[in-house]
Amino acid sequence: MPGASADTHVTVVANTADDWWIHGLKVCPDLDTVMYTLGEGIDVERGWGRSEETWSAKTELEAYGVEPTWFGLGDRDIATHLVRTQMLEAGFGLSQVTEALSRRWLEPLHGDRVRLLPMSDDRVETHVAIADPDSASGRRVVHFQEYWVRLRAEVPAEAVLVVGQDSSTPGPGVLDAIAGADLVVLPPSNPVVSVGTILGVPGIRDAVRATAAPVVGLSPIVGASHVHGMARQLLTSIGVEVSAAAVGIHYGARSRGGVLDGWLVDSRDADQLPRLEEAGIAARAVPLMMTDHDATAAMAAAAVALVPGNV
Ligand code: FO1
Ligand code: CA
Repeated sequence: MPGASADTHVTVVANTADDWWIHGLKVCPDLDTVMYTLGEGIDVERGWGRSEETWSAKTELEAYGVEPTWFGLGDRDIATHLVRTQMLEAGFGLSQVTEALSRRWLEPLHGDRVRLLPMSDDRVETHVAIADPDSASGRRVVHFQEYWVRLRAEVPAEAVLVVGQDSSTPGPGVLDAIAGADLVVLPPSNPVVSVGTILGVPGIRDAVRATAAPVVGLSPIVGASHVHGMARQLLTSIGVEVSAAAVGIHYGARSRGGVLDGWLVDSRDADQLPRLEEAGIAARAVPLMMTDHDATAAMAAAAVALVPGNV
C-alpha cells in the first residue's frame, strides 16, 4: 500500500449497499474494486472491473435480448461473481466469501497486512427515489446501480433509501477493527452512498465515535465538484451543500456528537478551513488528487500527521 511500512496492518471496511443480483449473480462492486485495486488486477482507466477484460458474455446476453444491457459483466470479472454466488448459495456469509476471494488477490501481495471486510453480511441495498410523472405516486424507486449507471445520476434524487439497513448488523471483525485501530480514515468517497451507508449500519457510527484512535477524513469534494463526479444530486438530496467544508461539517466533530477529529481539504479549498475549525474539526489543506502512488502516499501521511495520536 502506498505509504504503509512493512509492519503496517490495514483493514478496509467496504460499502456493500451498491451490491445487487444480476443475471443470477451476486455482484459487489465496492468490495471488488478494493480487492482488484489492492491486488493489482483492476482496470485502472475504468476504475472498476478486471484489467485486460473481454466482453463475450455481455455480447451473448445482448443477443438473447436479456436485460439490463446497460450494466456489463466482463468475462474475467464473471469468475469472481460465480465463485461468490456459489459460496453464498452453499451457506457461507459474505465476509467468509470475501476472505476466500482475498486469498487470491490480497494474500500473495500483502500477506496478512491487508484485510478486506464487508460492512455487513446482511443484504443492505441503496435505492433512489426519482420523479416519475407516469406513476400514480409521481415517483419511482430504482436500485442505486440503475440510478448511477443507467441514469448517470443526472436526474434529481428525491430520497435515498437504504433498504435493510435498520435491521443489519456489522460484519464479523468490523467493530473490533475500529476499536483496535491506531488510526481510522474516512476515505474521499461518496458521503451519502459509500461512507454514509457504512456509518449507517447500526453500531458502526457508535464504534467510530468511541474508538481511542484519531478519526481523520479526506474530502471527496475538490473545488466545487466531486472528485468522482455525480455526487451533487445525492448531497443535495440530504440537504448538504457541495463543498469540502460542508461535507466535513455534515460528518461533524467527535467532540460535538459527530465522527471526525480531523478533515483534510484540497489546497484550493484552503479558504474553508476557518469554517471547519469553528465546527470543532482540526483541518488542513493539502493536495488531494490521487494522481499516482506518491500523491496518494502523501495524502495518507498528511492524514496521519493531522491529529496527534499513538500512530
Ligand atoms: N459501471 C458502469 O458505469 N457501467 C457498468 O456496466 C458497470 C458494471 C460493473 C460490473 C461490476 C462491477 O463491480 C462494477 C461495475 N460498474 C459499472 C461500476 C459500479 O456500478 C459503480 O461504479 C459502483 O457501484 C459505484 O461505486
Ligand atoms: Ca460505491
